[in-house]
Amino acid sequence: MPHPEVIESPDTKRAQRVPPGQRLVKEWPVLHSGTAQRIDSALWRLRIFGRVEKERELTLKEFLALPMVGVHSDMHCVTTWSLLDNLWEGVGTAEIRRLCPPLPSAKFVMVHAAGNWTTNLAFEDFFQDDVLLAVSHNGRPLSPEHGAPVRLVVPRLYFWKSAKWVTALEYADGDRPGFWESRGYHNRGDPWTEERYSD
Ligand SMILES: Nc1nc2c(c(=O)[nH]1)N[C@H]1C(S)=C(S)[C@@H](COP(=O)(O)O)O[C@H]1N2
Ligand SMILES: [Mo]
Repeated sequence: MPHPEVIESPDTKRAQRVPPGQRLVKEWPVLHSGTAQRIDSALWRLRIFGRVEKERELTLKEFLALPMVGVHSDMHCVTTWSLLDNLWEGVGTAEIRRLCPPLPSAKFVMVHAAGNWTTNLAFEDFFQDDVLLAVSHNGRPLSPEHGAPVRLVVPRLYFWKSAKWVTALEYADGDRPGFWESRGYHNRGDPWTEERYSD
């Protein structure tokens, strides 16, 4: 891969980088509900559908031909571990929006992952310039357990919003809860105000 521009996620510039109630880890944990997905790269597709002018479906080859960005960010899991200084490479959501623009009335995205897992985001969070569909971490391709071939990374929210094994983006006019959001997790998940659970 050529060396893409690296975007600094703004939280990496905070004097205090660890949000309240979090503790630092040195090794990157593996966490998901159910079993890890093993995706055949030749069969993988990214589908963009819902409130769009025209649906798109990309093969991995087509996806990897899009302009890439780098993002330097921290990672905060709601189960209280944080891992600082991650370097991601992939396709920014701004590029995805250019490729397949949502209709003007659309304001939310449902991110679909293999194995029937979903997470919901408002456009204000999804289209930040540090949000990307990542294919590598710290210079190495993502491993299957960390979401290969393509995972979402939303640096400013708890890491459950960062869907592994992404298969589709569904744009919608209205919000709807994803997998964890309909099981008691907060709808948004800002780690700085501890938006952990909804009650
Ligand atoms: N598809 C899918 N993505 C997921 C999850 C999941 O269960 N399924 N769990 C989330 C949670 S709670 C966390 S903390 C991160 C963990 O990512 P990691 O295993 O790469 O550390 O993945 C997120 N993305
Ligand atoms: Mo998590």
